[in-house]
Amino acid sequence: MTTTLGRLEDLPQSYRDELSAQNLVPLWPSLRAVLPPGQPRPNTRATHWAYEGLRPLLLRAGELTPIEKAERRVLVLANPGHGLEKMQASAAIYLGMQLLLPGEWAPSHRHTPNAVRMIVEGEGAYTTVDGEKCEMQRGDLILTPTGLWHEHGHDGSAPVVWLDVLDLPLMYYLEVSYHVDGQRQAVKSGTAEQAYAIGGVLPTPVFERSRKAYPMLRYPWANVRRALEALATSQPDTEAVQVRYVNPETGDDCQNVLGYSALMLRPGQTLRLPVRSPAAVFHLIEGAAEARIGEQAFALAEADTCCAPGYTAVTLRNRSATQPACLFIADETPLHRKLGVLETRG
Ligand code: 1HN
Repeated sequence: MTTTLGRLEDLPQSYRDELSAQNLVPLWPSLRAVLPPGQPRPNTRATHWAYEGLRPLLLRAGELTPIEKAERRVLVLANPGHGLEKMQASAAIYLGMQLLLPGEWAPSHRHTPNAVRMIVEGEGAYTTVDGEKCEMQRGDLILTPTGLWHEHGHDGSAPVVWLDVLDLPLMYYLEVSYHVDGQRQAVKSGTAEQAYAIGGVLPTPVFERSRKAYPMLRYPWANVRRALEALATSQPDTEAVQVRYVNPETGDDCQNVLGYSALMLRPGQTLRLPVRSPAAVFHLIEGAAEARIGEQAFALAEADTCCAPGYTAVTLRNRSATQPACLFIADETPLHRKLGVLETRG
């Protein structure tokens, strides 16, 4: 049984003043709030950001604010449960939609938060990460791990938009968030995505294997979609057609804090996800889906994004009876695993 604890108001004001004067605080009035019974009380709220509503506002930002005045022209997908000014989607996840117009260049920098980009629309843009020029095509996932230089350019003719996912809220909370400006990077030849294009075999130089912590930076959607299709076809009994973005040298999560995966819902499929501790983000790459998060249901159109707090039932449904639906998922699983708090509750 959980007993009711004393309140702050139960204490004489003079005593409370004496405590404050010495930077002291009684625990018991706040104990239940910081340690609620049974399960956490997340601030993160189930939230849906429709691309149809967001897109015109992002394009307007392109007219209102030149890239030189923005450095990164982004509208942040902020969770009202944390307060919009906190710029958080969940406790550890930041989301933003970034716009780059033809001919623009977002200068090189590096920072402590880890980032990834999921390309939403447009052709002809690229991001150079650690000297590797990564083309941006719809559905591609491009990593910008902690500490690596990165800059964005655009040689195409139409606006390019992508979804940025960062562990910025966590890094900021830990007071380790900072950036360093840099020079335009020299581009190296070759890409890791070519070296790791075929599953099951690794490039093996005569002398030593890659010791890079982040050997692969771009995961082309064409390859990931092919993997999902192959899984759906070859394993018809598999309930969840899902692949994880991993470090191809180790098989570990591709980044340290947030985990990334792609999931294909078969035509007409309804998939009930296990109730798990990490908060999660769902972004629809293609098709039409519904995300039921706790009591709320969101109809997702292409390029829509929603987020779910941890410890919450999530059911995904394909709204089409004829076409698959493909989702990009970002969640806090690697972080929870490292902290020893990862839980699944059936
Ligand atoms: C950043 O560096 C980028 O490089 C995008 O494109 C979004 C949000 C917060 C902090 C750094 C980028 C960011 C960011």
